[in-house]
Amino acid sequence: MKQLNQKKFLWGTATASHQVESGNFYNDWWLWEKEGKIKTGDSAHPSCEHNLRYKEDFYLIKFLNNNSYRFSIEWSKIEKEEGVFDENEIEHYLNMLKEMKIRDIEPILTLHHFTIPQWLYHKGGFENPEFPEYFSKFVSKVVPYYKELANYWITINEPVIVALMGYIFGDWPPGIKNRKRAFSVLKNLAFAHAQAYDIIKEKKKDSLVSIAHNLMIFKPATWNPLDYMVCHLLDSWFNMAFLKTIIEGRIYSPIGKKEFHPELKNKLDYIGVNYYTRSFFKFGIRGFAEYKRKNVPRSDFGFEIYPEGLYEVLMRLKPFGLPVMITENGMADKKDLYRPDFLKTSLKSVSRAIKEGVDILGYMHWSLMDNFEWVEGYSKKFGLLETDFKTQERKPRGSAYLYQKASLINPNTDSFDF
Ligand code: GCO
Repeated sequence: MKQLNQKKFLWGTATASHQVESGNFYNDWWLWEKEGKIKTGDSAHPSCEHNLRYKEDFYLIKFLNNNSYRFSIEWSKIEKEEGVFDENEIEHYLNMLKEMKIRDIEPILTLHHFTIPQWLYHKGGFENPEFPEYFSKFVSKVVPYYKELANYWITINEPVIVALMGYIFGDWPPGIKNRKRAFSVLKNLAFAHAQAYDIIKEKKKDSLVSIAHNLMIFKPATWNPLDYMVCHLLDSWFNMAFLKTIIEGRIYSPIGKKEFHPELKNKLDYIGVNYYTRSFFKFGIRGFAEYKRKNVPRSDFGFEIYPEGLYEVLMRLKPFGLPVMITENGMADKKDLYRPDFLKTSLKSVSRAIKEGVDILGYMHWSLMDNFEWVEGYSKKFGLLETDFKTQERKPRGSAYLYQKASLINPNTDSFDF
């Protein structure tokens, strides 16, 4: 197992540039919005103006007793035109990192969180066989500026979701519904991650690099063995294939046919995991279908509230023998009715997994404040802080005070006495 210079448990929250910044006019999601694809008609501009108010937001991060913060930099602002890098934008994120340093906030820097520059989108985006090279040029440009201030890196946020939402369900850009094209996107993302991993490690060898990987719990709707088979397949496709590809170097189905590529092997220093919910599935004549159980508590998003699942997911990752960071965990809950208990049970899951031998680096709650939830606009409220998008005021919800208390505990040494 790779040794980590891990001294403290990282308590933080997570955000993403397009979801919290103003002025994101240069990426594919801005085009998607102009095509009327945001269900609520909301615009991602100006959102929370985090790019203008980050000092105030860092003050609130310290108010939460957090010692860490996961955020993403916006490729499309830095490289508005192919090969032309905007030094002011690069410096903007450098200033953010400097402010975090003086406030003792450990950054977890995400290089790619769903959005790509419009010039790349018009060249086929994630499907372009040169996508890994385009991403590598961007990574090679920015890492030297940030490497002394960032130790933890996330190359790509949720590569499987990029392929699923943009190329299978078609709800996200570019709105394709074609499995074959989705799998070729995933292959490109695996090589893009691996190349970015090598660049970061070459620039600063003790950097710790991962992806933020969305893991879902799949449960059979009945005792029918076919339902179990469906869930096993979904787990291997959605949860395991991409992870195993960038650990073992073999391109696992459905992305590939287990062909070996040495450049993909051992490209994770820790596993970043985003966990939200579980779903029930059953076998059907057309393959499989989700089975929406009745009379179970659900978030405002309609996801089943199942924080115990975080323990199951963490134990699922234990055999990989790598440290784990919870890079996202949270729920849409405008009234903060369920979030307090969700948070307590989620953190107890972390504690239990640590006691059972999982090396957990930290916990990043999604999210610091209400923000632009992709095609849902501002209708889904994930923030510990409520955002007033007219006044830009951030107001702590009840859960914020719970998280403030929890963040004073080191789960490696103490248990939560909620
Ligand atoms: C994701 C993304 C976030 C979401 C969050 C709530 O997992 O889709 O990382 O951008 O906003 O998960 O849905």
